[in-house]
Amino acid sequence: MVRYHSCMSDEKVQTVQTQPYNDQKPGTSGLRKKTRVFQQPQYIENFVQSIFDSIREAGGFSNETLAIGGDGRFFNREAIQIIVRIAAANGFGRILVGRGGLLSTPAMSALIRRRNAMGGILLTASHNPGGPDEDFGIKYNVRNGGPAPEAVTSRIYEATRKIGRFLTIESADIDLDRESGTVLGKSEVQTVDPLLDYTEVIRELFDFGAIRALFQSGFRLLFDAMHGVTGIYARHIFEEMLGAPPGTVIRGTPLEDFGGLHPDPNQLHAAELVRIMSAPGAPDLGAACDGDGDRNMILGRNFFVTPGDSLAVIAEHAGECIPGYRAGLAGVARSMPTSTAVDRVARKLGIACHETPTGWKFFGNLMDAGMCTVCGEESFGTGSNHVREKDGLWAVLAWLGILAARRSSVPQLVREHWQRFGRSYFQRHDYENLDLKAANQMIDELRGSIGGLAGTSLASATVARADDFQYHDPVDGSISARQGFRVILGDGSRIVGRLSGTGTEGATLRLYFERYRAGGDEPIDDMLRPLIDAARDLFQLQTRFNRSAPSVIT
Ligand code: VG1
Ligand code: CO
Repeated sequence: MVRYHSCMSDEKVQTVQTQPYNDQKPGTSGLRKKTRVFQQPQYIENFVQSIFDSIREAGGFSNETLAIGGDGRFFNREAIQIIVRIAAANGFGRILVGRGGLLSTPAMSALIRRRNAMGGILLTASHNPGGPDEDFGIKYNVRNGGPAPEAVTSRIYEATRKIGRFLTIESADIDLDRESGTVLGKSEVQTVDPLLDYTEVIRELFDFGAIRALFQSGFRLLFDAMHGVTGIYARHIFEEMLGAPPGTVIRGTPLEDFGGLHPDPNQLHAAELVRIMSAPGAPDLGAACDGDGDRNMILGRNFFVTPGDSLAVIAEHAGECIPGYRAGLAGVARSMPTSTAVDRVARKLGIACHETPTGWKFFGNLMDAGMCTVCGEESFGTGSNHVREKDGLWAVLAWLGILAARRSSVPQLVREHWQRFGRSYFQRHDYENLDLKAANQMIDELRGSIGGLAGTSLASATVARADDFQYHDPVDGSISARQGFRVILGDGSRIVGRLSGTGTEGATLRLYFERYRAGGDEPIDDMLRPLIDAARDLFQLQTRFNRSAPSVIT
């Protein structure tokens, strides 16, 4: 039961003068900066007021619900108190805040959808580290539960450029730690259980009985929450609901600094999990999620599943193994740099495969239009139309569901997939902290010359097609240009290059390599070497940046 205490009599809406900051342009996934940037006077206030100024509809906000929560990183709680006051001053009828200030990104999506909220504000910089000298971020999600599309984020940016005032309310902090309610101005503010709505959505999709039986038969999962927000969800779902033994979830307590590490689920940052999974007596399935719970890494015993293969295997088996997809998949989608493994599954299933720019916001339209059921990105993101965000725990549950139905092992499932469909050998190489000016210049120059590569020879093959990817949204007709260079060779191999839109320091160049072969057992380095060498020349990494090796390979 939610109890309300009456509002304090001196609460009143205040209009505070402010001046624009010129750096509040949302990137691939919201506004992401150093924490200290967000701690500047009125920085959050400006951005959040700009969100409200750009989404306000004719009737105002009095009948609308806004959800707020974050991944628990440093400054999360302070930011929430500021945002609650601004939201109340702007007149939202109802404001829902995750208990403890916590909500994973997929749980936010579920909450918005189940409570008919107008939108949600998420405080997270995802897999970037947290702390006073690290990163912070704000994402805005719209009515369908998905990230704000580009039309909305550009309106928000426009608003931040001309903002002159924000609204707030003078009041005591709300109680974040108990499920309770209060009235602030004209808004009902409720602190809600961050697990409830998400768990309900998930429970409808999977056969919990079958997964429980799998654990009872001795199957072992090791889940690394990396001290991000997923720990609370994973303990509840795996250990409490599905009967996995205590200790299944490691690093399960959300920490403000993620224990000093990057909450990034790849083989570099989840090194301990990788070590356990390659040692004798390893569990059957290893998995990790990022800070805000939307990314996932899947490991078998001594076996790394690339995100592209994970997406393809899930798409291949979902219809038969997971009750929520028994009717079959309406279509699948992947971001442009993601390997084409899922395309081959789609062809076999006789369904469409859509290729979108990087960033989850492009999948939402396809899902709302019933054109896509399962989708994913090479950056450890997988998900389905149960919400409008990528969902790390969903991916782990999908693997559990498939393994429970097939009674097979992770490596066996992937190898069988390669036998049936062939294999996309895939790697991503990140060059971090490049000089921003030099990086932009490189992009400008390549934009001019990339088309001319078609027909030339590269990595001992002929370039079939080379362009700067442009996406034409089949649902709303919008066009997103300049989404990354792709060089496609005659044998289907690809080199893709683009600048990151989520970094907070300098520029990050991401290079993606893919080579398709019918057999699955070639050494990946040999397979990709010619493409990697060709890309080094094409992007002139040595002369432009004096770099001979990437900062991270995933
Ligand atoms: C990266 C990934 C992209 C992902 C985005 C947000 O973007 O490449 O696939 O959607 O992060 O994920 P970029 O522009 O840096 O390449 V998350 O979990 O950081 O919200
Ligand atoms: Co994330």
